[in-house]
Amino acid sequence: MLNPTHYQVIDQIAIITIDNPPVNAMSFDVRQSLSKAIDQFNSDVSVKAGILICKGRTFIAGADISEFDHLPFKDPWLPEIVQKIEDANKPIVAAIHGSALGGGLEVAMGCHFRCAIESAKFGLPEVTLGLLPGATGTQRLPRLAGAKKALDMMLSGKPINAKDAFNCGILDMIIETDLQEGAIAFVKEILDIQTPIKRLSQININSNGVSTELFNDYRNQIAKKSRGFFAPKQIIKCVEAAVELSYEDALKIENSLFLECLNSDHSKAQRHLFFAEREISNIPNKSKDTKIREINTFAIVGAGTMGCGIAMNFLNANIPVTLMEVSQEGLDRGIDIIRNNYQAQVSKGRLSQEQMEHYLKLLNGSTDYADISNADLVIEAVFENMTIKKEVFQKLDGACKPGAILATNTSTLDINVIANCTSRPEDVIGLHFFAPANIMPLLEIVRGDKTSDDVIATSLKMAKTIRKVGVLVGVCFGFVGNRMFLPYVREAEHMMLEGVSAKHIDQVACDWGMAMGPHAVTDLSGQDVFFKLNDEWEDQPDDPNYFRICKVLFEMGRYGQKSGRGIFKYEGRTAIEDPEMADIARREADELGIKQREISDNEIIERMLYAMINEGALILEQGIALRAGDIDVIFCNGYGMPRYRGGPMFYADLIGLKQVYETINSYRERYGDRYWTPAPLLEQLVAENKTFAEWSKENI
Ligand code: T1G
Repeated sequence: MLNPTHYQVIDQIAIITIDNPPVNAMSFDVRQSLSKAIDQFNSDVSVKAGILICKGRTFIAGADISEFDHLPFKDPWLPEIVQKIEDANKPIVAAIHGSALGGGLEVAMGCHFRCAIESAKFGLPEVTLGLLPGATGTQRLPRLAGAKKALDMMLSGKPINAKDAFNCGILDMIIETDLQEGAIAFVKEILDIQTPIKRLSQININSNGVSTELFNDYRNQIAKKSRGFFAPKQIIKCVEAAVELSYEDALKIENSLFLECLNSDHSKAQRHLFFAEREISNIPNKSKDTKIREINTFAIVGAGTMGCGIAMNFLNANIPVTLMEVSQEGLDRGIDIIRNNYQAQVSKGRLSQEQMEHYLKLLNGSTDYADISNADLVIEAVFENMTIKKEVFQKLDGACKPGAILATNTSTLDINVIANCTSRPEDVIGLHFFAPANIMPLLEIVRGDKTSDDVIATSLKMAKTIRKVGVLVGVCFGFVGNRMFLPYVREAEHMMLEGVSAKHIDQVACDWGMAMGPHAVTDLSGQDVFFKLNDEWEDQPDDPNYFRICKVLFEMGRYGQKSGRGIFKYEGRTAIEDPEMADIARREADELGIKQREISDNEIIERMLYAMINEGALILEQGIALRAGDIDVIFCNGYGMPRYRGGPMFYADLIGLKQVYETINSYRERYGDRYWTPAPLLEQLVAENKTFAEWSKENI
């Protein structure tokens, strides 16, 4: 769109309108045309003031993120536009609806005043992209809202509402009527009473309450909340500069730190995830207008921890839920789980009592399948046993209305076997939630061989409704996430047999960025869970070394946190290294003839990650995942992989597939073909000098 900025005059007021769907991102065309419009405004003697407003669903939602991979920026770059607006020779008012985010809020802060409708949002989310506000935002926002509010907004990346924006000084007026009309009236009032123009670059920061301690407090805060992330530290430096230096000198610091962030691997990873998380809904060969089935009523069969967590997602989206159990006692227990989960949120101030009561009013209970005959979507969340699941699906097949979607929450069992025990396999799909189901954002949507397109499309839309990150995957043992997590844990266990302590292996994983080490994870989920998971696997490797520690601990009743001892000992939830564990590992190693040896930290992290990556390559070539980015989204939303790593496949592309391939071959020489034969796709991409991302683009 070559001229996305329009200029018109109403009552001696210039209305400058940006029209660049879908979110009015500040692309080069917008910057160039807006710059020309400001020139026209400055030279237009017929106007006394101006309004900057946007068409479509939102005010400017930021710089054009897709431009960041094609540096250098084409002039005029955004800070220049912001300054040009501020230097205008007549007042300019930003009129905001939707979200003024990132560069959008920075442009609005270049304006002399800001008004908005009540539903508008304001934020500087650059930190979620591994960036900092690079168009003077780190300098203007502290001048407008104070250093503390500015740090809170920039470090969280979370938007605030219009009322909050008005109270902290970002917003000068909330418009109750039509935005443009209200903005015109506001401009006339400014002109009538000759409100002095406020140019933020020319005012000093109110330094009340600003001290070295404040910045150190924030540094301590991000050391925990944003462990390992690069950008948050740079944001704090920019605000410190805003307080200590002149606007011009501090701006130089913002610009240089912005470029440092922009060129960092962290930001490349986080920007990759921004687009990958939007790409997951694009299903090849599925027309965008595939009919969606209406989901107004929902039932869940199985009121255990998972079933109740799943139910809460729908209650939170104001969808009535019928919770089914075989006994009244089981049902009562389930309803208590839900009530207690909500009560815990109320106690922490995350939910009001009224909201809790509202959600509980949407919850019904039953022990009779007839009561869910009218449900639009039923999710089965009973015990992970094929016989039990087949019984449940046969009952659902008989009880539920035609067109109801029948979903299973299984984490490993074959959806096709379950689907084929009903008369309607085309209505059956897997919805694999991750514990705790009402908190973890990831949802694996598992399509069976016969699952119909509209059931897939409905499930993807439903995922958005309940604010889940829904990724479509195919049927295999463990689908995508667990199938790739098993090799990761397999290597972590094997290195224990080779003499590396569980504590050190976990530390190396956490230093790389994982939220928890592999052994802390298996202790949290339960050694019994992992034992049964592997036990269910028909093609489990016929290898006495395979998950040996897990099997021994299971036989000893050392299940992990739930039993007070697993790989670690537990005092409450605190893991303590258990010296007995090393003896167990050494004993098992002797029995297996495994030599103990020194293993470098580099090998520790490589063995775990490359085993995962190699499995990911197999998953891609088998079509179980559609794209490498989908796998990355799964691991950064369900397995505690840090967003600044971008996911396993992005990380492999970043390292270079040739290096990954050669390293895997070096482990093949030491440990044999069973686990370390490079995936054919990996071998092919190395030969073709391609990345997983390039392959994905070509094969969608
Ligand atoms: N640039 C390019 N494309 C964008 C975009 C952006 N800023 N924001 C959204 N899109 C695309 C998105 O990829 C999708 O494309 C479509 O618009 C709809 O988005 C210098 C450096 C505004 C709240 O981080 O938070 O300014 O998939 O599905 O759910 O300091 O989009 O349809 O092809 O998300 O209604 C800072 C990012 C940038 C805001 C709307 N700004 N966007 O949510 O729609 S960095 C942001 C959002 C910056 C300056 C710095 C959301 C939204 P497609 P969507 P939505």
